[in-house]
Amino acid sequence: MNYAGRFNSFVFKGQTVYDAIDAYKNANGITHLEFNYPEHFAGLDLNDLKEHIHPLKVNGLAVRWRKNWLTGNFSNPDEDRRRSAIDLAKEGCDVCREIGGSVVTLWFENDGFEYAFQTDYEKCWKLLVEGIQEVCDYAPDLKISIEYKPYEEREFAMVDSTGMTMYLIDCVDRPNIGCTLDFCHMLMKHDEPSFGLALAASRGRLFGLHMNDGYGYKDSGMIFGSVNFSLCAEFIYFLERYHYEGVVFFDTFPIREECRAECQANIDAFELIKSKVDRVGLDEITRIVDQHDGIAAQNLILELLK
Ligand SMILES: [Mn+2]
Repeated sequence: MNYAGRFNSFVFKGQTVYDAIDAYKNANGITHLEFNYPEHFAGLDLNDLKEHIHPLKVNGLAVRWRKNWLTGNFSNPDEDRRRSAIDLAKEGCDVCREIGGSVVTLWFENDGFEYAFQTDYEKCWKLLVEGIQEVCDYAPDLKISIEYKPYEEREFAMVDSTGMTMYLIDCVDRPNIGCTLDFCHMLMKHDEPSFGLALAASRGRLFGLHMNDGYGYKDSGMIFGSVNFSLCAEFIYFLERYHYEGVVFFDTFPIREECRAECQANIDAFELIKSKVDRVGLDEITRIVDQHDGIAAQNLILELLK
């Protein structure tokens, strides 16, 4: 598998992007880097960075608008603010390409609402779609990948579920639009993670993964496989069934854990659960899935635990 870790696991503890890259070079399994734009590029020389990356590869970057666009990114009612949000995403595309990446992830943290009578929904949806179309057309050589999250930062996010993400992809209607699925975000929405995976992957729109685990009521960012073994194993089975060849990025939050060990724990968990799926085999799991039988499914879970 292709694996990437989260820079902010290091940066939020006072270490630099270069410290994190050095740690990833020494990790057992990390192959790719995944940046946030612009925050991880502050003060960095791109040529210097490119030299430092080798022999790792770059998956891409996620655009971070943060608090400068509190009233909306692409649906901001202020046209100048909205324009600057789109421009930031376009700049992100340029930087992604420059450092050898291929996926630009867009999580619309500020496109949402709290109050009744706060939003003209049809108008805002149109602004969101048109903004994404503009970014897709600006960088047709890159994958533009939508990451949904049901709530946080807003009470309601406009792109809040797998279904809404697939609808958005239809509305945007560009060859380079797809999605990144975050396991915790899916649990927060009570979206069955593998259902979303199947919907996106079967249409060739699964561009990225944010793997982690949690209890579902918030973005827990816990180590992959720590809470929901069966859902994680099912997810890996469907990744293999759809021949996912992208990067597995671990979007986890080691606030109290040592960040190198925590990154390795994610890789080790993914590899171990994958080995259990492979031991039983895709054909045998598919035979059980096709039965639509709860007891057979539970017996498969017990078999995987062995
Ligand atoms: Mn994420």
